[in-house]
Amino acid sequence: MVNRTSTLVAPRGRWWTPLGRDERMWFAVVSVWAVAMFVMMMFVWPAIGNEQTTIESYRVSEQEFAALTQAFIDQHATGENIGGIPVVAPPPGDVYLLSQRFQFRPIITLQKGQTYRFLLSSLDVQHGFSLQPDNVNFQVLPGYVSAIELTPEEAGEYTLVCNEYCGLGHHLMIGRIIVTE
Ligand SMILES: [Cu+2]
Repeated sequence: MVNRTSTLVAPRGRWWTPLGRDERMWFAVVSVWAVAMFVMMMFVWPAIGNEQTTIESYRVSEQEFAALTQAFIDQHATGENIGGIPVVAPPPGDVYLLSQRFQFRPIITLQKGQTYRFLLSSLDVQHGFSLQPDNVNFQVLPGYVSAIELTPEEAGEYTLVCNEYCGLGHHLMIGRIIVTE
């Protein structure tokens, strides 16, 4: 005897009928819009407006980046230390910032209105570079340098927060950027 309510029996209905005219129209609209947004994301928004920062990326070994950062610190150290982290005051140009469990190194003093190229990398695991309160966010990866141009527009003290969970001390991983007039 056949059980008519069994889910194994194909239900009667319109499920396998072709799409209606309105359904086909909306499907076309959605498809075209999805492609348009994808193209805009790649070519239009990076070119106009201030909505995306283009970032360059290079390969680097952890040891090499650590050595470059140390050389940068030695060259531009102010002699000051905050919480055991050296403070540097580099001229406009390249700035090295090393992320490692659970610190950003060094603390950087910048001049308002000047342009700096931040070179970010990690010594161990993936970290995040989240500049507050401006909410600028990037990933920091071991084995890669991410190069980002930043021009501070207002003097003050900015906080860097690691926003990629990196271990037990993750919540303590806070860096600092000081912008002077
Ligand atoms: Cu973290």
